[in-house]
Order: sequence, then structure tokens, then C-alpha cells
Amino acid sequence: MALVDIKVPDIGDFDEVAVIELLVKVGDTVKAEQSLITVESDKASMEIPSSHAGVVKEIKVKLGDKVAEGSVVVALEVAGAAAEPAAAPAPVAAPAPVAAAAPVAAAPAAPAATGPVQVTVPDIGDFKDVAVIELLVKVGDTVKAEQSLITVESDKASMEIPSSHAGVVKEIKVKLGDTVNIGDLVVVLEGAVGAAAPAAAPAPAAAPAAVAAPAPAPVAAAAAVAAPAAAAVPAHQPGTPSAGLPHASPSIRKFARELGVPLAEVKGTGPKGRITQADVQAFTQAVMAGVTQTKAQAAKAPVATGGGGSELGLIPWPKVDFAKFGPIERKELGRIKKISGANLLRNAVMIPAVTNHDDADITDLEAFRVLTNKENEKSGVKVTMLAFLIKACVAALKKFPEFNSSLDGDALIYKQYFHIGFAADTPNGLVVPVIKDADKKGVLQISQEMSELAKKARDGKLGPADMSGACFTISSLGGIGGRYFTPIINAPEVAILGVCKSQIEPKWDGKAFQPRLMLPLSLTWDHRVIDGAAAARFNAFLGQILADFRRVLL
Ligand code: CAO
Repeated sequence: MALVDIKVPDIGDFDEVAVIELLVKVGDTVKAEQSLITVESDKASMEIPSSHAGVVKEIKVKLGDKVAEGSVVVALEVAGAAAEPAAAPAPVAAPAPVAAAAPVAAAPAAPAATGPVQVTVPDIGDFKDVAVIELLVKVGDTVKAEQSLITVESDKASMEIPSSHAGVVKEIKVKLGDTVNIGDLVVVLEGAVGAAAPAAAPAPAAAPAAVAAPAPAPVAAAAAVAAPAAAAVPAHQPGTPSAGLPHASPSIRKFARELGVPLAEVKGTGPKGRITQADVQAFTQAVMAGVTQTKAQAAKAPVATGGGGSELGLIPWPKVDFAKFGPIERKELGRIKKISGANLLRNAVMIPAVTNHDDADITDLEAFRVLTNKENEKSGVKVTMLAFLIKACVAALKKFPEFNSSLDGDALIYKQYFHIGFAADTPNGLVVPVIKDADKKGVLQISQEMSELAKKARDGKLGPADMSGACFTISSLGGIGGRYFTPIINAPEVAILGVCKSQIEPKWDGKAFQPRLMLPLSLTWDHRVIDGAAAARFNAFLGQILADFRRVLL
């Protein structure tokens, strides 16, 4: 038995790198080439492997220490003969290729290439058959010299392969999952100019020029396992961490991939938010225990329940075996319910909504409506209370324009048209047909259009044009019953009026109680756009109009 100091091997141009992870502890038995620590600079992430097999006797570094070539990492107890090769066998100095990745210096401008330029994988040292895990550009992209084109990964390091020239990507010659080696073609560039450092990019002999990319810029620990190729990841500068990508070492990414763990969803608890093996294990255990869900699982959960709730940091949706308690029947949600469920959930969650309740005295209006219907009996058009409400709401929207608006980022879009949606109950679910330009139509015409749209809705024949463009929605449960409710705003509208069943109530007129027909109103409004006082005024104004419809003319 002998004690051998395991040192940081040649890490090329990286003078001082920080120890960010200890991968072994005292007493561990390690194999030759097993990673001992992870070090990181602003340009690279690499694992320092052991040159020998043995037992860890002492760890000579701690988290945050700066190390350089020759720094002792671990004192290892090795079997007698094995201790001999004081000079560790070359392959064990595994990070060499990463370390050899010279920081990509700003390249001196070079003359324009005469034809298409083929950018190939540069010298990546001992690394063979590295996998392409990320495409950072797409055909048609304009790239700068040294801009990263793809990310490749071995089990010990990940690195970005930068472009040797500026130009326009004409062809991408690799795809995700391909393995590449030095000299393999990565992309073909058109109109290429400005070759990178001459040393790294040998001069082309003839067109089409085959030019090795400059030395790869190692990815600063951020691997791209979660970034789909089609996601059009914005090209980024070489050597910088891929923004938004998970911060983990290559071995952790491999570990996560083997378990099928979406690394992008794992919260890192290591230094600088780095994802550790324990984080991946904890995530896996949480998913297995049903405490959390991956985004993919949540997306598959029933739409009406809005996934598992993990996106909001909520506990998962309860999973109950209802059959344990009695007979059950399972029926899939219909198409309309699925669509409206997802919309309702978004609107309920995203809008800071408040509901004001009020009552309107519609005694005289109802008498007028009944009379009108009697007079128009032969016309076949039945005037409904909802048609009056649509007209009354148009008047209120004109008086309070913010109720006829929509949020557009930090701005409000004020609409100068008055399209009013009304919720219609159908055997297949709730739909919202729209009466267009209600301000330009009389109550009779609105009644007629409503009855046609309601029929189309019940027959499942509403087209997209029938249901789009609403500024404000009315949801009437008046024909059914109830007192008040809290309707959900139909985004991007900013308010909705719920109406319930009118009934005769005693109202004090100053001398005596009078029987009056009172209509319950429930106005839900988006507090980002509307204030409580405005909502109260809107309801009060609506009440005045419904109490005396002549006010519509004012
Ligand atoms: N108070 C008392 N009675 C009312 C009333 C009210 N607020 N509103 C309507 N009524 C009466 C009508 O006068 C009619 O009575 P008669 O048959 O005696 O004339 C009866 O209720 C039925 O009216 P209706 O429902 O046919 O007509 P409508 O214009 O009120 O409504 C429509 C049409 C399409 C909106 C309605 O059929 C409907 O689908 N309502 C449900 C909307 C809904 O589901 N909203 C909830 C959304 S949130 O989940």
C-alpha cells in the first residue's frame, strides 16, 4: 500500500478554476478515471478524474478553493504495484480536451472566403465520438465568427463548437444524437468572412473550403439536455453559459438522462444553483411519491383540472380510486368542455378578479317587455330581458370606456365598437356567441339575432366568426334561478355581467313598502384595469337605466 497524491492534470489555458463539487469522500473506493471533483471557470466545466484506483484517505481541497495544474486534490491509498506510475497514464488526465480548449479569442478579420465554407469539428483532444446534444443555429441564421454552432458532450465534459467564420448557415450536417470526431463536418456557411484565429482554423486549400472550427469553447456547466432542437435557441456567444439551461456537470446530466429526469425542472441546491446528484435523486423520489409532477406529466393531466398544479407550486391534484367507494362510470370530457375548461382555468388564475353584486328595479321594464311581446305576438320575435340588458350594457360601456377595453402589456386597447357576448348553455357545454355592433341595433333585432345564435349554439353549428370579437359578456341564469354568482371574465375582456332570476321584493318608497321586481346583478371585473369605485358606478348606472330605460337615449 502506498499513498499517492492525485493532482490536477494539465488544464491548458485555465489558470485557476474553482472547486464547485466534491464527488468523493474519505473512505470511498475509487476506480482509475473516476471523477473526484468538479471544477469550473467562467468558460469551462470539467471533472478531475483519479489517475489511480484506490481508497480516498484525504481530500485536500474544499468547495470554493481555486486550483491549477499540479494542485493536489486527493491523497489516495493504492495497492503497492499500482502506486508505481507516479506519472499517471495519459488517458486518465481526462479533462485534457476540455482544458485544451483555448479560450476563444477575438479573431483577427480574414479575407472573405471565395466559396461556401465547411466548418468542421476542431481538435478536441482525446475525446472520441462525442454526442451532439444541442443545435444552436438553424439554416438561414447569420452567425458571427466564433459563435457557437452546436454543443457536444462526453461523459466528462461538454463544449460548444464555435464557427470558424462569419456567414449564413446554408446546411447543418449533424443532427441531435449524432456522434462526431475531429474533422467531421458541422455546417456549411455561405458568404463566409472573418475566419477565426488562424492557428485554430487552417487556411482552406480550395473552395469549398473545409475549415476546422476554432478550439471549442467549453460550456460552463450548462448542458442542453432539455432544449429541443426545434426550440430555435437563440445563438449565443461562445464560452458563455447557455442561458436558461440547467446548471449541472456532464456526469449529472448523464445520470439524469438515464433516469429520464428533465434536468430543466430540477432545482439545483449546489453552489451557484448547480444541480447535484442528490437533487436529481430527490426529484425522482418526489415524482415517484406523487409529491410533484414533471411538466410532461402535468400536460397530460385532465385539462379541466389544469394539470397537476405543480406549475403553481401547489400540491398535486388528488388521485382517488373512486371505485373503492361504489360503482362508477368514466366519460371523457367533450371537446367544448376541454377547450372552455382550459380557458376558464387560465382566466380564473391569471386575472385579479373582483365581483360586485347589486340589484336593479326592472318592474317597469318587465311590464314594457310583456306588453311589447303581446303587441308583437304575430311577428314571431320574442323580446327577452337579455336583449334589454345588452342595450343597457352598451350604454354603460359608452359611459365607462375602460370596461370596453383589453390589456395589451402595459397599455389598454379601448374599443370603439360594441360587440356583446352572451353565455349560452348547450347540451355540449358553454359557448359564447356574440351580437356584433349592438349599439347600432334595436332591442327587437338583438332579440331575433340572439334567438338565432342560441339555436345555432344548441345545434352545435356556431362558427368561429359567431363567437369572436366580443368586448363584454353577459351570463344570464335568469331563466333558471339563483340569486347571485361570480362569473369568470372571458379574457381578453376585462369585465362580465352575471344576471340571476328577478323576483318581487318589498321596497321602501319613503312611505310604504312597494312590491318591486328586482334583478340581481353580479359584475366581475379585472382589478388591473378597473377600480372598485368604477365598478360600483357601472352597476349603479346600469340599475338606473334598467329602472327607466328612457335614460338609454340620453
Ligand atoms: N329573471 C326572471 N326570469 C327570467 C330572467 C330573469 N333574469 N331571464 C329570463 N327569464 C325568463 C324568461 O322570461 C323566460 O320566461 P318565459 O318563457 O315565461 O318567457 C324564461 O326565463 C327562459 O328564458 P330564456 O332562457 O329562454 O331566454 P334568455 O334570453 O333569458 O336566455 C340564453 C337565453 C341562451 C342566454 C339562455 O337560454 C342560456 O343558455 N342561459 C344560460 C347561460 C349560462 O349557462 N350561464 C352561466 C355561465 S357560467 O357557467
